[in-house]
Amino acid sequence: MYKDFITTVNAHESFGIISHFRPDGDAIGSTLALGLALRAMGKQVSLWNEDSVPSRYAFLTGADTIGSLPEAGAELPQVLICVDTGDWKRLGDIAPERFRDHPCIINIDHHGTNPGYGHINIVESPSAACGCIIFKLIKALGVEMTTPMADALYTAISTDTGSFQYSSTTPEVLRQVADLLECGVDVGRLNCRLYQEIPWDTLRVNAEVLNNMVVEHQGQISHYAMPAGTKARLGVGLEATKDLVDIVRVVEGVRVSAIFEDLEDGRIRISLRSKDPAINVANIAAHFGGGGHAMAAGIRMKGELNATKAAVLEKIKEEMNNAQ
Ligand SMILES: [Mn+2]
Repeated sequence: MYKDFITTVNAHESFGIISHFRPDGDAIGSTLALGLALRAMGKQVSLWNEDSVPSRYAFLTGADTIGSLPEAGAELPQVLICVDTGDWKRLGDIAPERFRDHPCIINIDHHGTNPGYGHINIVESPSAACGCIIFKLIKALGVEMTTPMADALYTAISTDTGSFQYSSTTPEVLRQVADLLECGVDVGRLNCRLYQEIPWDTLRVNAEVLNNMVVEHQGQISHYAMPAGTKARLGVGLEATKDLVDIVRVVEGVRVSAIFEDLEDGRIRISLRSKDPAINVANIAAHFGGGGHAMAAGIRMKGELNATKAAVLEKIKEEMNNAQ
């Protein structure tokens, strides 16, 4: 598959790279690192996302070149590369339709639920981050790893492994990271930007979650539901609600955590996390049309907040009872 990728890159001049909506560090870091590598090869590269780059990642070199999708009818690059996107629909509201008939789609991802929607599919699961695959692809292309590329990949891998805390952190991951440090990553500076500069908006939402979260099922499930109007009341944007599940999951004794966010368009966004390998939250997500990894998954579904919460919590309890 790497051979098909290299052949395709060498045979074309123009590329569009896109990742999932509401991009995280892996989505942005993978987009940027691959984009910078292809640009270093002299290729024309457009970087897209349906949502803007979160402020936390805006300092990365090239982040200001990630733009919104081209207009309908505009000429598209010869090759479309999707990174860190486990499902074609997760490109967003417009992209799946806009790019549906693209003749050359490369799908680079690490989600086990990825169905292989590209013409070339490089899906490596379990891989700690899409950035780990991009690392190998850049090496395979023979492009010299510059410090901006290394910064982007460090961001991708560090954020998707919870700062190297998750069990996905293998010796190979740490060897890749050692390599990135040798390419000039300044770990202290980068980690300060990534983890010690939290927007005030985010902290206000975090306080709301801590004040209203629920721990139940003998202390084994923690969850929080954000009703419509909450973001407006707190005066915060969409970005501030991104990592809320990390707040509820740290409660001692909790095995599964969930966040339910009323998106105020008739849909509910659900984030699921498991701390117990016996409980696979990707299966729970798949039951409701979502997907993800065994320990971290998500759903976006039509519904009313309380009814959706009740249905998902019931499924979680069923899975927990089966796992015992
Ligand atoms: Mn990822």
